[in-house]
Amino acid sequence: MEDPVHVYVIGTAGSGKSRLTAAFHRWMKEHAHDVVAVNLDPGAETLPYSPDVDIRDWIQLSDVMERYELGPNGAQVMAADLIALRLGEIQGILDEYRAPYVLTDTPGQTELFVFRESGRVTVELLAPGRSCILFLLDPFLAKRPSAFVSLLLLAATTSFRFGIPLLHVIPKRDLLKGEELERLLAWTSDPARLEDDLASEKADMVNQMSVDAFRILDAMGSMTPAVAVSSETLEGLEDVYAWIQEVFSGGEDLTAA
Ligand SMILES: Nc1nc2c(ncn2[C@@H]2O[C@H](COP(=O)(O)OP(=O)(O)OP(=O)(O)O)[C@@H](O)[C@H]2O)c(=O)[nH]1
Ligand SMILES: [Mg+2]
Repeated sequence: MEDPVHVYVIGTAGSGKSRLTAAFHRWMKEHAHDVVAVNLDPGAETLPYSPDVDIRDWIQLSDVMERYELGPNGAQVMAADLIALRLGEIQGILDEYRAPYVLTDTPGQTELFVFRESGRVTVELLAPGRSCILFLLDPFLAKRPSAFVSLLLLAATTSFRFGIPLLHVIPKRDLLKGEELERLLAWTSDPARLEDDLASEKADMVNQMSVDAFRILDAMGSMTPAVAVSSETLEGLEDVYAWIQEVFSGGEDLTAA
């Protein structure tokens, strides 16, 4: 059997990472794709899925606060760093499952996984060459064109940090009006539309910086089409799965007999 594909769900706080992990895990199981759910968020109080591997079995935020005499934010940072020390054990459990897909929910605050060394070490140690990212562009942070560009910048930075394939995902599509969804999707599939909408925003400093940032993203080839999903209705998950197949097997189903 080939090594599993690791799919990391990354996004800003509250963007829907845990809900998407739950929904995609369910969707995969319903479609007979064997998958393991991993929770790498030591700060998660409750989860909408039962993780097969749970970092909280080794690292609890309350213990970290007490042991290192830290406040809640310092403890989050320390806990995120401590993840790297548990990778051997995590790998051991994953080896026992031997599932073709590993779906990983990451810490609430994006920077804990994206900018601290332990995130990069995790991806490199667990599955070098067979990992990808679902990057959530929270529609409720990104309704204005310049705000959308900020999120795309964060996605591009994440892509640089890890150097692995990244899919833009617009979560919570069931909460969006038809025209809102259409606009958000168009902003990635047709960058000229985003450029036009940026041009019609108030021309202040933020807008000017967003126009410049947009041009850089476009020139770098970072304006790749987004997939819109709902963790409520499971809409769009098939497209996410198809993207993973495309990346790792040129479109052939990895779990096909
Ligand atoms: N209707 C709807 N609500 C969603 C969806 N995804 C997320 N939500 C809402 O967004 C909230 C946050 O979702 P989570 O999955 O906990 O987000 P998260 O990124 O894991 O949050 P943190 O780990 O705390 O940063 C949920 O409690 C839901 O209310 C979706 O697809 N549809
Ligand atoms: Mg979460």
